[in-house]
Amino acid sequence: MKRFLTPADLGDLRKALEDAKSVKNNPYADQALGRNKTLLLIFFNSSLRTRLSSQRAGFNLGMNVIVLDINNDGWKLETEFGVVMDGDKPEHIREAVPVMGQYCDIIGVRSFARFESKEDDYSEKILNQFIELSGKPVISLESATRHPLQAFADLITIEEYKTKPRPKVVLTWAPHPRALPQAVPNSFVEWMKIADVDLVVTHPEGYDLAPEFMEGVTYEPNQQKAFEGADFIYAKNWASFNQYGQILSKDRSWTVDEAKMALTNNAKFMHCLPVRRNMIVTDGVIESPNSIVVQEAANRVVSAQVVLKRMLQTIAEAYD
Ligand code: SN0
Repeated sequence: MKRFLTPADLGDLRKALEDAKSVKNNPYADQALGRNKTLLLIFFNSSLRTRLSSQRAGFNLGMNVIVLDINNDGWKLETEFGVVMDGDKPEHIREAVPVMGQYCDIIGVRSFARFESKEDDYSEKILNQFIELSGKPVISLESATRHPLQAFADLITIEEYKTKPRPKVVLTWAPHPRALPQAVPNSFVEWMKIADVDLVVTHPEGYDLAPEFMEGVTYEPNQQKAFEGADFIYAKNWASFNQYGQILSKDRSWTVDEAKMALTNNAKFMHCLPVRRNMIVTDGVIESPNSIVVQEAANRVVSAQVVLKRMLQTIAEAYD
């Protein structure tokens, strides 16, 4: 595997879920695979789970791990082409990325949507520089349009907690004080569409995801109706795609609360975290026994480890 951005990069999803089980049951089985291999994690944005779980996954595989918070510890990077670099950015991404590639065997990068331009974000301007110029396998640690390690961990979690072969999974928009990227909901629907689940998406008017993600998805405008009979409630805020990056609503009648959870089939509550309490979800719901947000976060190690293991296998095969 040379890159990890979409579920297609994993191939057969059933097989990937089997790999996840075996990694979880036996996390140190492949220590030899990562020996003397270096994982470099580059962060353009904040992180708690992604940083720690990716490090832990690398250690479990016997790898060395280097983390760089590029905004605070590196040179500020110029990402525009053809500019006269007489401002505050001393280094160009076109030198920085191939240099980073010299110091590692696998590279992970976090670069959120910047909301300056829909075209720049949806063409994955930053992530694609790493794919094009690093010369190394690249893992998205949440790029402008996707968060695949999160969605894979979400699927692993749903597999673990489901009580029927094809559970009803509801992705609900919820209010937030800031404009957040579409990466998490984009990946969530992208993965759930091809999983053994019935996916329903509910959000206020104007919050449709990009057409390529919404295509084939069941949309229910009425949140309470969407919740009826649900086995999993997955809450997330995102900013508008059509009115790109805009906040169209902060309507707290969309907050996930106990009354709405009572409409479900005793649904489990999920969120990628960090979560704003009493905006996205009430204290009561997130602290209830049905909340599996911590177990979901724990599976971030598993999803990262499956991906790293596959990349290490590809590297090993190249030397056979
Ligand atoms: C990010 C997002 O894409 O929504 C990362 C989620 C894994 N979330 C935030 O930036 C939340 C920041 C906030 O102010 O609550």
